[in-house]
Amino acid sequence: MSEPSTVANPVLPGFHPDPSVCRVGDDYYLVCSSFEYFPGVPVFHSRDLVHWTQLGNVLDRPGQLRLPVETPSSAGIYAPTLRHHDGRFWLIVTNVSDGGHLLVTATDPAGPWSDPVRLPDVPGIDPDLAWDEDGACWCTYAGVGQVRIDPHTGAALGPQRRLWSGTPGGKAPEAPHLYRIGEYWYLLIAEGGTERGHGVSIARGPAPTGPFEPCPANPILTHRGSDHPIQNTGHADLVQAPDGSWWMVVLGVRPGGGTPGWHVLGRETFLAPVEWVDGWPVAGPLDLELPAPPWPLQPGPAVPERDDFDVGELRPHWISVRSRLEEHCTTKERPGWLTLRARGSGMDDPDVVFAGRRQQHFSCRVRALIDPADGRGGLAVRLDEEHHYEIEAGSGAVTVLARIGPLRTVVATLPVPDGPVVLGIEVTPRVPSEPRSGPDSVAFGVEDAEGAFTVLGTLDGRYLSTEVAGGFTGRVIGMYAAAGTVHFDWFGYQPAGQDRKA
Ligand code: 6LW
Repeated sequence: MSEPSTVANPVLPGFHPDPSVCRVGDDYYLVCSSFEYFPGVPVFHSRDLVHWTQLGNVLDRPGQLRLPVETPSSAGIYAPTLRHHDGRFWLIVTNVSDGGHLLVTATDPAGPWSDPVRLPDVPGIDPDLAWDEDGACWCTYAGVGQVRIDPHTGAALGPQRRLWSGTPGGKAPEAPHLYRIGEYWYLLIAEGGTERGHGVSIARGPAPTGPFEPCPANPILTHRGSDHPIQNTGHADLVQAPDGSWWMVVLGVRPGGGTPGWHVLGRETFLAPVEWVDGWPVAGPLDLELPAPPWPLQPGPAVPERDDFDVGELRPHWISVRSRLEEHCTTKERPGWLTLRARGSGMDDPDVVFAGRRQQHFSCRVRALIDPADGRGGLAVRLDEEHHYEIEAGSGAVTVLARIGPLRTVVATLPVPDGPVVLGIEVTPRVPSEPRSGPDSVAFGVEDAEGAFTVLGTLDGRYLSTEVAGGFTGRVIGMYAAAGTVHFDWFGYQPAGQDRKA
């Protein structure tokens, strides 16, 4: 079979922002931010930069990740940097809800990762790690500032120094990454804010401490002010392939609908080629299709479309809100089923018992067989506590509910016999027919034994977008318990429509 001439971007669709990448031999590793979700910092592996397989999560135990119930949505874990140095992987990240930066190490990126070292002397967010030829470790952070640290203890070994403020008059110089490339040290940053003005800029200097001279072509990558289908492009990291070519991973969003455009899948990870001209990187083009890299593509194992809960452990893409899945979800109580024991009162509650996965496709079809037993629970599409839609079974009825900001409403109710029922969600993008068209529609219903789907309610998806809800995350779809104990026999998530590849 011949290799395709193009590959699809984003390379990591759905809520996968702030990518950081490193290469060891022929293997690439990538991490993303995770905010209020537990476990934190998903870690992926690839051999071709295009196909990424999740190996696990860096912060997967309470000793590494504390997300108190007061942690607002879109707080928690921000912007990791992943590096390989001295035979180990080093990951530095900020928990804005629990003491700031932390640094963990591992010999295998699949884990286990160490207990965290704290860095109380390093301010800000978006920490980066770089080692110079003398072995000194430089931690550079948003702003953009820098302090020399001992990465083993987290202690500062010198003063905080201001390095660069980005383009004069611009906002939010952040997401620094510092690299020694050839004769210069390069300081890559994001600026313009993580919304439509986002961009990537770079400066270079003779030492990791500068002084830094901005690239005359800054921003070296931005889609601001354009009608490009990929917007908010920024927060990048550079990596060199074994053949010497250079690449950038970068976050972007794909807004849908009319004006002003709503993005519903969160900030996603894209790949762009990089060329060097006169000692400066030239990034892009950054498009929905990119020329296939000049090496064999190596797709990893596909994520199964259905979880039957027949094995004890949940796959690493399952996430819960603020606390460990294992605290309130188990496959042991009823073998072959996932049992959720309610703690909070439902999806409005910061303490909700929820097990979900990122929505990664504009078109998708979700089904789950729930036995509400003596409780209440169902399937939800979640942006945060104040923005979610759900279909709930229990007490002899199936109910579709919507929460949009301060408003909560029952959309539809259908009486059903007690016992197991298949609940479903179908998300369908909308072609804008007028300036106010929403990005997609989200339908909720029940499926009968013959597979026929009865829709109980269809809602405009714009209210579950970042432009409405605010924040830094994206949609997560999953199972929840609102009262008592509920059991799920299986959960299926399938790309649909144009997202379903033949
Ligand atoms: C992150 C900042 C940003 O810390 O958004 O897009 C913040 N860039 O660098 C949260 O992801």
